[in-house]
Amino acid sequence: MDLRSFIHLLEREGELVRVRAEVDPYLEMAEIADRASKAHGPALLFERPVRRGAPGGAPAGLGRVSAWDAPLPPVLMNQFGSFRRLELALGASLDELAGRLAGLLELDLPSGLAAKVRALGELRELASFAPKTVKKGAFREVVVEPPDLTRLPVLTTWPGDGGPFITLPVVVTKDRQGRRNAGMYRLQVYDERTTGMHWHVHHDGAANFRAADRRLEVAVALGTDPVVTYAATAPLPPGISEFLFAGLLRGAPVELAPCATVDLEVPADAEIVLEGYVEKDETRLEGPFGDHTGYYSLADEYPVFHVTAMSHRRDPVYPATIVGRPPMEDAYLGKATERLFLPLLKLVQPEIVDMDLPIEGVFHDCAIVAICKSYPGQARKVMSAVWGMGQMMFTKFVVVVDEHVDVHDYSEVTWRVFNNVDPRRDCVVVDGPLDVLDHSSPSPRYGAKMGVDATRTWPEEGHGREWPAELAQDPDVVRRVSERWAELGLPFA
Ligand SMILES: [Mn+2]
Repeated sequence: MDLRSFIHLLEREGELVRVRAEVDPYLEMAEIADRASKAHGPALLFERPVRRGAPGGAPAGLGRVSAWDAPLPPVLMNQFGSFRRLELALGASLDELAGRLAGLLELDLPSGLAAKVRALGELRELASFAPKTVKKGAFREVVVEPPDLTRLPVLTTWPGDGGPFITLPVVVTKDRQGRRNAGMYRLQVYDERTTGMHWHVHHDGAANFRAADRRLEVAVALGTDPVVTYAATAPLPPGISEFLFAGLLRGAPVELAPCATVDLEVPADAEIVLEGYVEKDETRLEGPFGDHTGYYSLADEYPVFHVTAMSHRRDPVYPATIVGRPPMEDAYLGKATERLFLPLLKLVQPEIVDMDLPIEGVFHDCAIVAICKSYPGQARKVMSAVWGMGQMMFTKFVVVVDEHVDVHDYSEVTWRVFNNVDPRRDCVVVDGPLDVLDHSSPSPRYGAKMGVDATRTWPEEGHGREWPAELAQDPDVVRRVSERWAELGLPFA
């Protein structure tokens, strides 16, 4: 599926509204998309983006109307902004996909010959989802010579932003072994041919850049199969291909096509492709940017992306998102990650029963984990595991509850925490890496994290007195009252 067939699918399903009025990519589109998000509204296709000239502080060259006289391409927003659209984008329900991934992880230790053969079959099936390379991508239909980013309706989303930002890019790089990585790092547009490259120090793209000699080639695909866009946001371990992951989810390989000027491949059906490089020892002030925390992330020095080639499909569609105070569109992408990565987490930490990442915790700030506790101190062991697990290392608050607690029911979780926790005994504070976007820590990227053990405390954990039983009515009484309910004539069910 490419982006335009996804747009048609959304339209057939009543999940898309076409906005035919002129709308300015400077703040107006963001305000409309924000209202759509908060109202659980549809995806939006802005068919007539028109720059009216950005008042107040847009960088030179981008506030003005493009020198190019053709109209700006339409802008797709809020494509992932509901569970229904997320499932349309991924092609199946999250439970179904999580089950499929869990099935793949069960390739463990086959003993008999038959089991070995079956495992080989499953591995072959896995290989069949690996990306395929085709000769020429549809994105080469129109070559923009010289490259000119002002031809794109790049949005400025919040008034204090340092400029316009490309917000849904699939940024492709290779490591020294030639393995491809796809990540989503916002790109602040500085002028016709230059953007910022906001990869955090912990991201795979940044690792590839550190390992490169002088410059690192970069390709940016805009407007891909939504499953590829999602995969670029997923916290896959380094070296695991996002395109393979997308193929697994889609049940069909991603088709890649070579770029024209760099040694990289991008999804062949991408709407728009930028090619270029990032050079060592060159940084530029990036930001501020109205971020998914609901605050501006502060301006800082980041590498610079030089765009040396630009091409697009005929009649391209430009994809964008707005982030801000949750819930926003990215909440659904985060929930997809919560569900799809749970089987992986359980593989390494089998006592984990379920996990919830509250949307208000913006995914790196809070995890609620239910565990099946079978030895003292196990909640603390799980906290350490979470802090040692890929991008979960950033989790500022880890709350651990017993297995029977519904982690998605925040009323139940807060009831357990407020009642079960002795703060001195059951809370741990550790120091370690934090997400770049955390603004509360005294210094960037490093600070304190807290674990809260809200499980029933055992005597071995320093609870010297009896732990009370939970209230539950006598089942005979419950049955008797139910049987006589009609007779009681009460006005509530
Ligand atoms: Mn990666």
